[in-house]
Amino acid sequence: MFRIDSPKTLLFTVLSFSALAGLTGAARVRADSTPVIEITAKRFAFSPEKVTLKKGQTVKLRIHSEDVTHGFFLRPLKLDEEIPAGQTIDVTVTPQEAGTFTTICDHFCGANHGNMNMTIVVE
Ligand SMILES: [Cu+2]
Repeated sequence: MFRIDSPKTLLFTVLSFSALAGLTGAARVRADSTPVIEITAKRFAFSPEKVTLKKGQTVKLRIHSEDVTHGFFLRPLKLDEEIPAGQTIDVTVTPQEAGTFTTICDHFCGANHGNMNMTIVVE
């Protein structure tokens, strides 16, 4: 049975609930504030051509295809996505390694597909 023995116990109980509420509140705010980076895929380029991320900082890549289905492949960041024709996908990534990387379209999209890439810099 739940019983309040003294004002001290009551205070402790109230503080515990406050701390819990505070924690979940903070987590919710953090999830909502993940920076979004917009990228557009269109035969035969990504726009922008280059984005810069921070090592250890979580970002959401929002990739939109303006025409056909494209790929978005970058092994060091464990990215291997497909962006269906005309659609938008969200990919959450936390880069763990600094460097300059080239993302390629790995879904055949036409004659100049082999040159479709963009640069991701992690610093
Ligand atoms: Cu392609």
